[in-house]
Amino acid sequence: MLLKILVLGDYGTGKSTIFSQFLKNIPEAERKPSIMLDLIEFKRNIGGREVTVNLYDIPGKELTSDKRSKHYKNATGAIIIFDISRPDSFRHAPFWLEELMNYSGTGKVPILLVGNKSDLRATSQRTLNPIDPQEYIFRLNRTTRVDGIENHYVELSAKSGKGLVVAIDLLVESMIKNHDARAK
Ligand SMILES: Nc1nc2c(ncn2[C@@H]2O[C@H](COP(=O)(O)OP(=O)(O)OP(=O)(O)O)[C@@H](O)[C@H]2O)c(=O)[nH]1
Ligand SMILES: [Mg+2]
Repeated sequence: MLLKILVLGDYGTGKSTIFSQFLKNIPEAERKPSIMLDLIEFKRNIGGREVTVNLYDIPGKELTSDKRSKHYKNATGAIIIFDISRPDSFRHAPFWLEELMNYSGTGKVPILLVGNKSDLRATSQRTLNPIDPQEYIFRLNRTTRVDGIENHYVELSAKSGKGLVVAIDLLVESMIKNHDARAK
């Protein structure tokens, strides 16, 4: 099974940093030649099911919405990332979700919301209350549950890379469930 996961979020939230961490922390993860976008491929084994993940880094700023739209095609899930020290980047999460739903052509798909830069929690003045993104995902799950879709929220520091593999496995598991539910 091939899963296409997009990494979405405002500029400077840590998408490329997360990318490098996956390359470092997942054995056999490799960068694939790709036109325009950064693409890495790796395998995960969840409950005895081996899946191949293609992860795409979608630039937040350089591309217009129109140019981004073609990269969304056939996406089966997404990581939406914001910076906990920039509350506006969290408020844009629904924007990224909407683009995904509008352009993927696959309809409703699971997301992993990542509150990045948790290491800044101690020092930043404008740090987001962790309840807000939790509440956002809780509400989202209430509407997607009818379609058997479960979304997750994790807070982490891409700088350290810790917790990233566990987080992607949560998303991959949701995506496998979504795939199976559609196949029925
Ligand atoms: N303190 C801290 N800084 C981070 C973390 N993750 C990323 N950064 C920094 O944030 C800045 C932006 O990170 P990038 O990974 O380039 O962000 P991006 O989302 O790829 O940005 P665009 O490609 O412009 O959309 C860089 O200076 C990173 O070093 C983190 O967990 N903690
Ligand atoms: Mg980048």
